[in-house]
Amino acid sequence: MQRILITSAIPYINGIKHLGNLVGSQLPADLYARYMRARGHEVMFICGTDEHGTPAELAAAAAGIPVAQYCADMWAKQKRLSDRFQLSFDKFGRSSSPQNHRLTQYFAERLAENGLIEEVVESQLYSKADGRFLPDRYVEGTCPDCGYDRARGDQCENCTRQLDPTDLIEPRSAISGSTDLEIRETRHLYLRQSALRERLEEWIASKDDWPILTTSIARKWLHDGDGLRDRGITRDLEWGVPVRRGERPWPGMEGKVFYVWFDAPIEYIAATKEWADGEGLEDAAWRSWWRTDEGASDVRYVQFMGKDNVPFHTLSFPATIIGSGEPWKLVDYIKSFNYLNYDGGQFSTSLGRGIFMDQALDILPADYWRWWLLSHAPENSDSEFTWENFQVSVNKDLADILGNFVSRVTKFCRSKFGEAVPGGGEPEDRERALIAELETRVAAYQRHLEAIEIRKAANELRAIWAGGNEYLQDAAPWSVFRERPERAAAIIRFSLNLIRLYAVLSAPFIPDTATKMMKAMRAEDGLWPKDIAAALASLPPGRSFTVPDNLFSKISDAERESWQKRFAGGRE
Ligand code: B3M
Ligand code: ZN
Repeated sequence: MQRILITSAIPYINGIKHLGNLVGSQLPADLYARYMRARGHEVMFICGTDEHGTPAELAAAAAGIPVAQYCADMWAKQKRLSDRFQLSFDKFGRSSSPQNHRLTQYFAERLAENGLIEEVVESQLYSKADGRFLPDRYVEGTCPDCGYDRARGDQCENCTRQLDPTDLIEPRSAISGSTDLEIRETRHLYLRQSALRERLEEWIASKDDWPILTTSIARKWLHDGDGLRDRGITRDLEWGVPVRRGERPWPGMEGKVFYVWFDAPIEYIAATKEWADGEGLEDAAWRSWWRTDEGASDVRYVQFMGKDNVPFHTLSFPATIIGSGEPWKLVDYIKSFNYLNYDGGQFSTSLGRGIFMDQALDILPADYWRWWLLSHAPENSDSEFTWENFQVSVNKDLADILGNFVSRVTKFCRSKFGEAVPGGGEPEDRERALIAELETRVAAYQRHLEAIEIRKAANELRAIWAGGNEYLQDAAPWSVFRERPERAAAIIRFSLNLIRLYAVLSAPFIPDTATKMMKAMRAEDGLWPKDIAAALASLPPGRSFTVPDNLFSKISDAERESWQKRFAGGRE
């Protein structure tokens, strides 16, 4: 048994997330967490909302409510949606929590003690029209690197480069659109990342098993993207973690807050404390996941995120951790994702383009989306959601292959033998052949899940389902029933056991359906199969079952067209 710490990038608080966000971190992280738990490992799975900085302030202003209220409401909404998508977080925290305030201030103090913080009088964009400084996302303009013309002051979404507002070409205010900007001086804390270059380089170089997408971005910004230049970690904003040196005030920094990207990753740790506090546990409970001197040396830490988050997790956050000089846990493996596009363009929160988590659940249950998204995860390149493709996947994989198998087997059994596992007959060559095939396939499935190769795992699972259908077609209990009822009973008994096995194997992808299948089989034991032959003999003759309601409905052409239309206009 291993201890596995899993974090998903914490989504910005500014609105309900779209399916591209979901498949870029939280959903694959959930797949992995569920799989690892099913294998008997001890898992701590952490997510939460990223509530500070310009995204929150801008969204609250647009909604016309105080930012604290906005965040509280939106956290509850996001939490509810993540529950409905069956995201099995141990804690869905808030980066605005008191725990995160204290921990962020604590890290700043450690960094300062280690000589890694510098006070710098810097030039910031000031908007006369808006009467304020314009940090981060308060500015938009053209990326100096790739020319993308909607780059934000903190990062270019297109090429992932981390930016400062003054890097932008033709900057404009995101509040008023004003280009009447001037440069004014303001005092800020800088993290001397450059002093940590060697240690970060060494650390990243040692990660030769990371996915190419992760290391290519990390190395790009480490070597030629000045990703390690010293960077401001404070801002002239109202909403955020007040700049303090641990428990004490920080002279000269009154009224300023830490930069959102400084406190957000620290929330992974703070959320684990939020979990412990919520459970009434001692500090040792969360520290054993995070402090290598307090039990975390045997923890494997895996992070999930979209590619635009990689620089912050391979450079900035490790700089905070390493720079603290304390034995906090560094990430062991970073699984990152490309973008999911929507019907010939990009998903976009600001334009309301695509399908958002609440809308998705309005039209279909979570498992339909989980299956499509995971089986099309943008791992090696960007991938695209189209309604046609979604319809085909749901109708073929879920309805025709899995759903149909369950329905045929249970209905046939009910009509010929009643609602209990029939006795009689013995496994023959056909069953032995399927067991052998399943042994190979399940081993491959496990390998892919362990390696977090999500599409490969989905393909293998689909093949595992399809194997059952082919077997049933071939063994044809309906034709042998009249002449050899015992043989038909053996086939059906084996098939009912397949349903149970499929439920266990499929649960990480489609947990609600898996639960329905388990309940229908009255199977309490959802243990991962050690031995396929034994697993396929676990429902004994005489065990009663129920015929489940249709597991998946097919998507008709009319439905597909109406949804396509409904989502074409963007979100109101
Ligand atoms: N909130 C960006 C995002 O939602 C950011 C991730 C923070 S992870 C510490 O994509
Ligand atoms: Zn760019």
